[in-house]
Amino acid sequence: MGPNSWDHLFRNARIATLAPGMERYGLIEKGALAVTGGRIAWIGPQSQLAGGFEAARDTDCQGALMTPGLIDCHTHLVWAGNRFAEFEQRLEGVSYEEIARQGGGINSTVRATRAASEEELFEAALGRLRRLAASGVTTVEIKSGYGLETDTECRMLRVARRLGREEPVRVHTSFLGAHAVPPEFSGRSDDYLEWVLREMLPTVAAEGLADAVDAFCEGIAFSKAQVERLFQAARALGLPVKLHAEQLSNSGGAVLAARYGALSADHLEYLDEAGVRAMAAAGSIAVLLPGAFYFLREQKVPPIEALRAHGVPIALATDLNPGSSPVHSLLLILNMACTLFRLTPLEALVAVTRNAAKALGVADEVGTLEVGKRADFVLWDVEEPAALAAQMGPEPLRKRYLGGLPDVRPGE
Ligand code: DI6
Ligand code: FE
Repeated sequence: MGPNSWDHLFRNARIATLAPGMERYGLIEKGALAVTGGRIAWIGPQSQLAGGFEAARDTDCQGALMTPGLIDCHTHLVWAGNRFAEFEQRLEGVSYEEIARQGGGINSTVRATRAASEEELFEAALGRLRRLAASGVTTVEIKSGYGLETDTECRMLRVARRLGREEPVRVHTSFLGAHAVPPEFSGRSDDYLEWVLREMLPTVAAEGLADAVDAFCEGIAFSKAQVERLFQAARALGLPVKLHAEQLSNSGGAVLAARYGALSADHLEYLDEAGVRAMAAAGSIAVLLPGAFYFLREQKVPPIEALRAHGVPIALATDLNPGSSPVHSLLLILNMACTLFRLTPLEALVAVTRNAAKALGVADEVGTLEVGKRADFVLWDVEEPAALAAQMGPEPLRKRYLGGLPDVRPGE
């Protein structure tokens, strides 16, 4: 094949490349994108297409908006059971932290998840993943953390890996054994952490089930000192780290995460100036989760101005989970980020593409539409990019493409 012999040419699209350093959305009016071997081989205004190319397939996008496939870089989408009774309890005045202290919260999902078979977990997670995909997601991160013992943590991660093999979505996994202290270790969090370090993490790593290691650093979960020991173990195994930090209080987790070169620190409502500076220096991404902010009726907004001023890249994710963010649409998260955190629609779209790719350590592969990257993109039935963030409810997805191949469901 010559240099201008392509597998598939998409023309007549309004392309938001979101490439860095470009004006606004990196918009190309009447754009074309060529795919070869699953990667972007050419992109630009179709007026520059001149002759001299061959394409095995040719698709007229009929003026649709094309963006990079969306990336949901923080989810807990494998779980069993539900927490609707806790939703009612909270409306009757019991706080999220109080429910956790009474043995509900994360531990109630742990009980249901431990009791579920691998097949049951897979089926439940598959439905959630397809919903996320319907909001334009082509790459998703999935955490363990509802097993809190070796078998169930591994089962959750195997389900996540299988979703990545069987569904047209790229899956990244994180081991979140340090999510909560399980009931059998109640009041003995150091002993539990010891077990995580000695048995769970080595098993997960040996089976190649985790791409990163995460933890929940919070009064109701693990201290900075405990998280540091976990990060040291992760480092020894060559696994990158990330952290649930400053969600309900400031525990200094973001500074610690930055010291370990974390890919990201997530939540960050209570992040202070020292945390922002540390993240900027380390190049860690700030992953904001407005779904949890909204659902828990948090009052404290993350320090957006400081993050902007120090140039910390902001990513957004659903945090999809049964207790604090039962949000199955990444588009709804764009709207929440603009409405609740005052992000601009441009910042919000960059946050679920380019910056979310950085938060997963895959910015060379996905997140923008540039030559050489994987041809993961979405065609939308909207005229302008801001429509993706402005609307609540409509899911204007026309088609999702992974490596240049359309996501076709049986029967279509
Ligand atoms: N913070 C969260 O918002 C989720 N995990 C975490 O560490 C909540 C998980 C849950 O409530 O089930
Ligand atoms: Fe989370």
